[in-house]
Amino acid sequence: MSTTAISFIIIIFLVHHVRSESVLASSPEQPHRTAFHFQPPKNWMNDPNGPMYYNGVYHLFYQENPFGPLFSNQMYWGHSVSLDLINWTPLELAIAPTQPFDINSCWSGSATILPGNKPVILYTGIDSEYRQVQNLVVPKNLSDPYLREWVKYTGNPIINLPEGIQPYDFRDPTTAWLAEDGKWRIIVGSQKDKKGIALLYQSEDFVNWSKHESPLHEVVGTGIWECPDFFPVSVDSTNGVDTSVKENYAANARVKHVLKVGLFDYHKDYYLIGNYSPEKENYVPQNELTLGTLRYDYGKYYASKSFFDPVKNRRILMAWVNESDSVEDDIAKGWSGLQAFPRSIWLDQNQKQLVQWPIEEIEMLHENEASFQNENLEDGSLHEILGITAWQVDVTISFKLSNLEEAEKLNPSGIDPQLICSKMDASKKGKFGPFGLLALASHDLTEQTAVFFRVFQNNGQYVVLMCSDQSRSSKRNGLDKTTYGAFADIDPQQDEISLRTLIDQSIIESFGGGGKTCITSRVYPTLAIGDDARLFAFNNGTQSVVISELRAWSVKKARINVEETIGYTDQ
Ligand code: DQQ
Repeated sequence: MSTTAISFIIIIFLVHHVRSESVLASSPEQPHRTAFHFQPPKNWMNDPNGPMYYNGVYHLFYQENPFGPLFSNQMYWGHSVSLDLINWTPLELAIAPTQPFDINSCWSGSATILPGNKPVILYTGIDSEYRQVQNLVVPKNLSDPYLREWVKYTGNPIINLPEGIQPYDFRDPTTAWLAEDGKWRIIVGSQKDKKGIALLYQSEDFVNWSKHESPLHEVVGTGIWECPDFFPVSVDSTNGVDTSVKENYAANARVKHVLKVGLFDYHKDYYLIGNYSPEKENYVPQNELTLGTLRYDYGKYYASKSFFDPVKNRRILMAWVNESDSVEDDIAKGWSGLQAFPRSIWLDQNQKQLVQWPIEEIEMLHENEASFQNENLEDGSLHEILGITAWQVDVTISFKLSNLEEAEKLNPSGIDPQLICSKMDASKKGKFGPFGLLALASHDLTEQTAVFFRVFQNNGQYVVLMCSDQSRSSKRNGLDKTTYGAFADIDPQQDEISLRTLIDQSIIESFGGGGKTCITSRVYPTLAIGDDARLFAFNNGTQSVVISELRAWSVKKARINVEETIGYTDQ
């Protein structure tokens, strides 16, 4: 038997009794705990850290306060492993604040697989003087299939706070990339006088790093950049590209490079697409970083990090989705924070934006399909989607529009789409729209989250607005019910307007136009819980629209961070 087969069997049969704490599960007392989104057994979680695939196992580390449901000034790295990115087994904490170079917290960082198949992690430590510094950890035992123990390099910190940077403005090293000159590069998020900066470091041995004279990129007025991510995307395929393959950095490489930065001042992830040359050591983005430009997600979605998955040749994106309830609620729940469902991410054919789509493994959890075609939705129509668990569902709907010349006029330039969505919420009648889905709706519809579109025209072109209206999502007060919105690059004359939505008790992730515009929201219904939640397609515009196709599946509960055998997939 091959060693791969043996290690696979070991992976399947090893039982791990890890942290012996109780696990919170969705229940009448925990109605907002999710079923197929990643969360720790309990307590606070924020950023995804160091996601990677290594020797048959996916690893996800995450920012964790292991002692309570709130952010703490002593942050740790939680660690879980998975064979399928759906079911996760919790392991021991991977990195804890124990040394002078990280005694005040182990903050975010990234994994890199070095030549010879050796994973390493760089993370930010807050040192005994409250300075942010960059540290290296390596697995204690490479033959442990789960890489449970991580050893801190004795020469830490490997990168000290650079001159001229404030002690609290230097964090979140990226996955490293290796260019043809044999030098590794990373960027680290920073700022100077409100100018957001991606500081660039180079190294030949991964231990000695020197700061390059100019940063990879910087933008005045954007504040500190957190959790930067820098990776190649193919210009002619939806396949992912490994961050560290030298050919990606050759002059004729068929890639562009994405620089993603988290703007701390806004808690939003923005990205740039551009050309990167390691010889000139410069990055020339084709779009500008302004508040109205490209974001991964126009709802609640932050501190994201991507990794290359060699198993399926794809790039996968993970991100933290914070709560929208209060500190008191988090204390009562005993937990806070979700990871968004993993998304495949690639460059759109137009090369102007990225496209995101839930990873195909979600199909493992599908059951009870409901579907219909060619249903006309007149003004005021509601069509209930029956035969599925409306509180745990994956639904795709496509709308066909005709008589588009009737669309209302709207010049989108200089307009904040989120503002239009909140002024013209789902109750305000238009011509084309609002039409879409009513998620987590109560029987009397007093609770509902409307994810919908409006279509306008402007000088012979069409403008598609996508909104997620949380204003009626819960009868409770004291929640953040911001209505989110964004324009979607869809031409309704050419294409149907499609929406895919993942609903999981208190999270609604929506993908408009095949994943061109994404909006994630957190909601806390009081009535639309479990069996009492309903799902509808609706049209509240005066023009009728046709649902050309709807397909919906109940989504089974995944085994997420319960103490189980890794590899357990039987539902
Ligand atoms: N979260 C970490 C930092 C990072 C921030 C601390 C982003 O490393 O900048 O938990 O959410």
